Amino acid sequence: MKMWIIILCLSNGWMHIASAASVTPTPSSQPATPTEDESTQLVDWLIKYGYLPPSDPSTGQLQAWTAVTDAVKAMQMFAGLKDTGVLDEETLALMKSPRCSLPDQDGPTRLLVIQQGREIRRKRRAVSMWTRRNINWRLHSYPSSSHLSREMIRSLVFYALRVWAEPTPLEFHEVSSLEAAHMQVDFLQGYHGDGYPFDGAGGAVGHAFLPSDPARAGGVHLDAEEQWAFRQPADEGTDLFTVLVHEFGHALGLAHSSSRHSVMRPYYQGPVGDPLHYRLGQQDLEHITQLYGKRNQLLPTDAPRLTAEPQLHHRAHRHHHRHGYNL
Ligand SMILES: [Ca+2]
Ligand SMILES: [Zn+2]
Ligand SMILES: [Zn+2]
Repeated sequence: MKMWIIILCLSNGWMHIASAASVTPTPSSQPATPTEDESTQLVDWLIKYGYLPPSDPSTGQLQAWTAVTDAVKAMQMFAGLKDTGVLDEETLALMKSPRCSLPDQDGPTRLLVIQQGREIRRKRRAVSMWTRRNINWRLHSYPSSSHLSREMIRSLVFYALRVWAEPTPLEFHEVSSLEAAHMQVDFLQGYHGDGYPFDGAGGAVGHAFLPSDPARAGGVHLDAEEQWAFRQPADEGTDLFTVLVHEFGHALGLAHSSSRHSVMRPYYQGPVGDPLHYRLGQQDLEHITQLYGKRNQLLPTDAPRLTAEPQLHHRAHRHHHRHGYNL
């Protein structure tokens, strides 16, 4: 048996693992007596987001010591932090911040590469995109309790899709039936049958399935128990528009980005901007137009305004329903 295998479920905490596995001493200001739960949480987090392979059932909770440190380094690199392998406050804060449920990495490929001490680009994912340009969407369920009205939520879905439609030839149409919908937005609670359980306020805020997913393509799931917000200060609730733009990015085929300026960064870090004025950053723009091409003409400008004007209609939608979008 290799000597570097340790049992992480012993009394090691997040900090202990980090300081033991690195030459850099852990600052004394950090918690000194981490719990067993915390070490399990660290490993679970790294597995969940693709930085560590799942534990081998034949060896129980065994994980390689070096693999955990390397996984922390890979997480730090992807997040744009210094890849020290040490769980400093910045790293921990990011690990505890709300985020998308989808993994950042496909598997442990990158980890192995780092262990070998050289930097090789991990394999590109298979291209995942819709072959159609007209995509029907449906808003199927709502948060359990939210101060946002259903009409408001629907408007935010419209504006989040518009972000992706604006630079591309994509057209989105609202429909009411499941059969007609290519994309469906649901607010769900706890375990809901797809392996990405929600966890109440904070933690996982949403996920969506790529167009290449054979059974679940177009599914956009949001945690019904988040305190969803719109035009609130950054520390009050989770900005629904921001999360919708991110999840629709996945639903259209984009993976997570390590760029701090990308809306596809996995961590939720406050509102991206107002739905009326938000535009994709350079990298997101490049990625979406690589998949779908560029729009030749401007989008029709009869989108709803963010005023109290009632019952505005959008041309692309008026055949499907009677209500407009008011923000
Ligand atoms: Ca949550
Ligand atoms: Zn995501
Ligand atoms: Zn789900």
